[in-house]
Amino acid sequence: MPHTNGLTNELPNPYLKNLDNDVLYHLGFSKKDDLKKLFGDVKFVCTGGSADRMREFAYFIYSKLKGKLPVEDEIKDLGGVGHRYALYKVGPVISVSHGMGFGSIGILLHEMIKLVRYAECDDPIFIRVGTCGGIGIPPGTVVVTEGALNGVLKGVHEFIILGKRVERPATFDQALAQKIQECALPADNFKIVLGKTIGTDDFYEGQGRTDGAICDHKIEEKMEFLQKVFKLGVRNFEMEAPVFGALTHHAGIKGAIICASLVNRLNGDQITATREEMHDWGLRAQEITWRFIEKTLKDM
Ligand code: R2B
Ligand code: URA
Repeated sequence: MPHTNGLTNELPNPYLKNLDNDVLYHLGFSKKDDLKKLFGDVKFVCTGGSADRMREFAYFIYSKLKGKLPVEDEIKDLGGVGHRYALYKVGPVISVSHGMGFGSIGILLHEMIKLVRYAECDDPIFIRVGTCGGIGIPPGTVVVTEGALNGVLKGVHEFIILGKRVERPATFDQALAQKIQECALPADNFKIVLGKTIGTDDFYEGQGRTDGAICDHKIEEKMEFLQKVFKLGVRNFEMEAPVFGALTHHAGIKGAIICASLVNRLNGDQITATREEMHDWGLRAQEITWRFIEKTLKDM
């Protein structure tokens, strides 16, 4: 069925139609569950690395929506049966953890994309609400991804399928990213910037750090690279953006990434912020996500 955004509800996999059932193994659901009843009203799938943070996000959304929209009485971890991801539903919002890195978020996205399609959700938007390492921006800045690059600065994610390298474009909806950035308010004590995001499959050497257990490159080479990518419009490093952009785009789902930066990599590699600072910065990304959700619900 074509949608207003020109995308279709069809999953890009002809074999799924032949399955009697489809087990979403890591989420602990299957197509035989009444997914439409359980999740049919979902409009936003918000995902972040840690289970605790996504639980906190679910309670935050609950505090905002209660009394305004029908929300569940109890916030239960629905991902419990799968034992891999924590998953909460609060009215039209799913809050689900994705773990760290391409592999973990990739599995989650395959199953969440199938879940929202089987549940016949109407134009769901996927948002990664996470943390990142900033480049040339103060810690605590919120970065909205306008495009993702892989570790060799290509705007694709490389999948290895049947022994072959398969590149798929890591595409982000520009209007959506813009709309999120416009959620900034004059009273905010932090900035929201649009920027390119480099997603790597490692936190240390993969992000050019010189403080991993192993390092064969020089600090000067790292600084040269960081300066170069800053000039290309890159504002942050994280570990999921290319596969997030590639899978959501391929499946015809709009996706966005909103990250709080924990460090300015031009000043160093170590994350030295206190727990409180990091928590407060994380809440900024959650607040922007809520503002976007609120605005979108009002426009519906
Ligand atoms: C941000 O933080 C994690 C690494 O510390 C990773 O999941 C990411 O993208
Ligand atoms: N997450 C990353 O991937 N890199 C950082 O520097 C901080 C958080």
